[in-house]
Amino acid sequence: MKEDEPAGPKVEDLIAQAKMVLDFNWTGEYTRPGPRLYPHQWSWDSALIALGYARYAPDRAMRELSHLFDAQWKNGLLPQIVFNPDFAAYFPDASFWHADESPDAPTHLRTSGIVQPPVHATAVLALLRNAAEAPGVRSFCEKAFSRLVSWHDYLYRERDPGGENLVYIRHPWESGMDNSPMWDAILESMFLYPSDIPSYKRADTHFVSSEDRPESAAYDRFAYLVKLFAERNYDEARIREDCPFLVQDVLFNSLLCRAERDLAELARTLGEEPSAFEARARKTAEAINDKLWDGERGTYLGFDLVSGAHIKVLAAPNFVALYGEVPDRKRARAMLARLSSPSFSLTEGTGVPVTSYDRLGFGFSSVRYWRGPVWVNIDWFLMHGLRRYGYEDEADRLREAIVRLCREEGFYEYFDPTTGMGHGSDLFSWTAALLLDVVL
Ligand code: 9YW
Repeated sequence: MKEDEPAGPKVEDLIAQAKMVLDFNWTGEYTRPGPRLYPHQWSWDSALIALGYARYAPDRAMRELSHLFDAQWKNGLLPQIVFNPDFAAYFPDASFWHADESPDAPTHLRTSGIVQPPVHATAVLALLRNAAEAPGVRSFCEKAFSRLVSWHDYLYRERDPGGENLVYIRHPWESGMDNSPMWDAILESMFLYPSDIPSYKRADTHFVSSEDRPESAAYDRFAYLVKLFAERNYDEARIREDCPFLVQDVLFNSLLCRAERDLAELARTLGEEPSAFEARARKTAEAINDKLWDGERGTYLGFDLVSGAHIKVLAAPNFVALYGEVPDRKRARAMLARLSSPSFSLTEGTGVPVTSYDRLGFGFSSVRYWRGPVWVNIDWFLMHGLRRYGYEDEADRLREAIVRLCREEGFYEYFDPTTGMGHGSDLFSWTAALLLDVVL
């Protein structure tokens, strides 16, 4: 136990509560991200949840990831959502995606046709590090290894047509932070006629305040993009010909860089050849440094492949490059300075660090999701990233913030940085899992 005992539930009680949240969301096959808002299996949620399970329930971690890997497409695509036919109250449901239009989609279950950030190799490595001796773990990791190789191969083959060593995302949902101001300009530039917008009915605003959720104009564009993919039968070459959303995102590529390094480590442990993964990680880090660094802002910026310009929005996920060990020491220092400034208040200012979006940024909101609130997963990545560069005090500050938010508010999807109050889904699984990861 690494925690001093402040007021509020004792650490043992907090641990018991976090495990209860995961038990409550456990379906027997996978863990729902949140009980009402997110009933199906989400890809990066599952990886983050498995990181928590790896600490105390290796069997659950293996079942969680196996259920996701079982839905992998023939071309290696690891889907954002694996649908549970028992739950209907979610938009878009399986029928809206028409994933079965692709010859690569699985036929024994239904999935969406996009991806989410690649944290899976990181989760499998955590399992091997924390529970190597537990029954079945080594053989699970051996099987998972080939799934992970085909997942990363898919990304480099299908999402990097120019061979830049940077992969693109093609939907805000693929970023894992769909409502971020980073996507505003692209979504604004998508001019739609009413007939372009497929008919749909949102379910999210039944469960949480519409004040916290994306605007309907954003959802129109999310739905439009899904229709575009389905009309092209999920053929990547056809999609990228005229898809209006094609972004080389910093968070996605930084997590891929970390995941490639972790895949290399897995390979070494399992007696496989690591050099190809090490080389890819190195090249991706170089490409992020060469193409995406912005000296003025002291961080990296995503690149919009359609307009051919950087996305000049200061957002915390872009600092996750630290977790991918992308910057050199000098750049890392500049990033720390920006994180410590009033934009994110890591080391000064009032309230809870680190906000998802610049506190001084245009359109900052303390409650609307991905437009300012604090997310435990982003702060967890930053915490590890800062530690990798030796910024122990700052990393400890983030660790304390994660524990304090869960202790004082509960396991919410995200938190208002001005009041600390929880928002979005309650009983949110990755918040509970990452809390367990930092306290166990
Ligand atoms: C959606 C499940 C997902 C997360 C995403 C988050 C949100 C909305 O919820 O997505 O309907 O998919 O932005 O990162 O995986 O927790």
